[in-house]
Amino acid sequence: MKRIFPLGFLPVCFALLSFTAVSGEDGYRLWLRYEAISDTGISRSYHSALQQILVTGNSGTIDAVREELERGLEGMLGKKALFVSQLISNGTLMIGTPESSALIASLPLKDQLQKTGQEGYVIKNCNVFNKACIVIAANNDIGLLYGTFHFLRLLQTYHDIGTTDLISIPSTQIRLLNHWDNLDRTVERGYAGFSLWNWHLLPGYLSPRYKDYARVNASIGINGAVLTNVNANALVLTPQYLEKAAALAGIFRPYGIRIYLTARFNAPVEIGELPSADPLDPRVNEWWEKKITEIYSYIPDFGGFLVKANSEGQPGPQNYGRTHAEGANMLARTLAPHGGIVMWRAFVYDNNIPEDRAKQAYNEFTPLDGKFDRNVFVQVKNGPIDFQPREPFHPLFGAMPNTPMMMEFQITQEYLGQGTHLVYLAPLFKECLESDTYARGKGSEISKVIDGTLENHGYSGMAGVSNIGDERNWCGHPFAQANWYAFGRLAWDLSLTTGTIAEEWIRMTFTNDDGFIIPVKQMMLNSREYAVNYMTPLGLHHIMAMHHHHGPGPWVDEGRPDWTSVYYHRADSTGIGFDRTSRGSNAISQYFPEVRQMFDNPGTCPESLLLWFHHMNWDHTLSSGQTVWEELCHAYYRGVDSVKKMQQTWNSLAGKIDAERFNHVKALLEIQRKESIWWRNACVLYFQTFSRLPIPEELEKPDQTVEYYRNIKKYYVPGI
Ligand code: BDP
Repeated sequence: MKRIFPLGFLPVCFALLSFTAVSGEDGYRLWLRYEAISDTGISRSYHSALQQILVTGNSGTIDAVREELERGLEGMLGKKALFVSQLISNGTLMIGTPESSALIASLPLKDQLQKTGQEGYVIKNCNVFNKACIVIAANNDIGLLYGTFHFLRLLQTYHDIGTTDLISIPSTQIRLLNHWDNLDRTVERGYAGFSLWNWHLLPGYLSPRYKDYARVNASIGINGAVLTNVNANALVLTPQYLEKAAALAGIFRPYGIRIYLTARFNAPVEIGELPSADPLDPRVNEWWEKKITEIYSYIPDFGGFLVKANSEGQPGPQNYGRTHAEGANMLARTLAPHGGIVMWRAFVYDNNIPEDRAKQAYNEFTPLDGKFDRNVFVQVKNGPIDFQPREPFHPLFGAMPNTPMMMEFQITQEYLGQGTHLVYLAPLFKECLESDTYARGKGSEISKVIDGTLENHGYSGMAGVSNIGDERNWCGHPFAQANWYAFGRLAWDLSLTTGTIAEEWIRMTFTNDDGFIIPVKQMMLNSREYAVNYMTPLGLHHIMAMHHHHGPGPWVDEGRPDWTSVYYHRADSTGIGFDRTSRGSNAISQYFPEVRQMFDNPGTCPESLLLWFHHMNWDHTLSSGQTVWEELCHAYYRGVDSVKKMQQTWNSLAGKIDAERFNHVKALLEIQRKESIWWRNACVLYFQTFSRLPIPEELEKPDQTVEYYRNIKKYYVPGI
């Protein structure tokens, strides 16, 4: 055979090829990259503070502590972690509980450990028998793992650890990811590939990703995962699938992550062969009792059920003339002895009810306050419609004082650019959490409803609809990782600022170089407002394309009225916006008086929500001195201009991070620019057919007609 290449050439080629393939950063490691500390001064100080490590205890969680330290120190300091069994020298990192370590028990940490509860921890510089030590102490091993991740974060972000003295206690008890993953591995509203859960291969093959998933979640304090879609498939409750779920639970357990499942309400009919799923039918009760006992035989620390009932076609207690409370309590009663909970979603609305959709959940749920068992949460989306780029807070917050309420945020960007837009969601989360409900007078912020302090509830929790899939970098868009991170950090500490979270994330995910951090942080902090501007400014909402929700669709007017766009924007020749004032649908009546009055009056209603609550004349003058029409146009154009500025910022940072992620983001920003123009032109041209006013002269004219935009069809958009 004739050789085309000299013998030595091919191996060189392969070496080069594989070098290119593995040299870069593919985003897999998320924020746990543990890159070598580039500042020699900092590195030296860490080396001397971390000469040896004394970890006490014996559990899977303690193994995880050791493993993570090994990984972190090897990466950041380039040395093997030296584990010792007694305190020998200065520069010891000491980790333990008062129970596992006599040394820790002897330290004056009692007061602090009394406050840290089950999951909190203390990190403190201490002199122990004349040896300079850094101590991570907690009441339980899981607190030690959380403390270890916090400590590693301090190193990753170049903190001075010589003075560290902190105590950290989670704001909420239940910090959950809600996966909208189907058993066929599609992910509803998922933009990062298929489901991580390879049901077909489970439990035989346990992908290493499952453990990394657990590590990464533990690093931000997430302590539970609802594995399956709220539009539930009852099969997950059958032994075939419980065995698979149990295998995942086994991997997650050392990392403090409990498994929850979605319960399809009529499972007794679908997989139990009962004629009904009536919650008051004794046979149905018996069926669930058996089922729940069976689940606990597979997963002894099973967390409980998330239920979407009588919503968007899902079965529920109302099919049998029963209330949400009767349905929830039937499950809760059986879960209670096992320590399980029910998260009952309040995302309900019905097009057969002739009432503003924004009002329906409140109308249905407030009469049930006090009727739910104590292990039931009502889980409420941040706003009254559906995860829009901007919504006012949901009026149910504060309105059910006798019911623990769980927040549901959407981390996946269904309405915020899906997989292609850089939109940092912490400002959206915080805007909601900081809103004052006035439920108990001024200072009744939603964060206090959620952490249980407003009404002294024993239970508190926050859920985020996950944006994770099987893409190599987990979330698709490299910046979507920041939203997963931000959700977890906030659920742990509701007082964190959007800037602090962004900065931590940038430092760990990219670099500690200020030249990169400062502009990127600024870009992230503004990015949600940019998206609001080019999608739904001034309080517009629900004007996206049908079904897949990708791109604009302000003209959508077919099918169920409450799934159209015209239902929400109500544009006509006089003006635009949904009148939810006392003169209109009166949705404002569901808020407490101070908030109600503010929203009711267009003069005091925040302009960012104006068209949510008011139908405004096109020529009404706003605070900027511009009319509603002019301001609408300018907002759309500002949105697009901001994306162009993000591109310039990003391009100026070439060389500061790895080429792989730099180029990936660069390409996505270009898609975002094009899609922002699509949104802008489609909406401005469409609304112009009502206002019949010219686009302000200083703004560049769209190069296509509204018909052109109406005719754009997108096929196979992911996530439906
Ligand atoms: C909407 C989604 C839909 C979900 C629903 C829900 O479009 O796919 O099933 O919410 O939260 O945002 O139940």
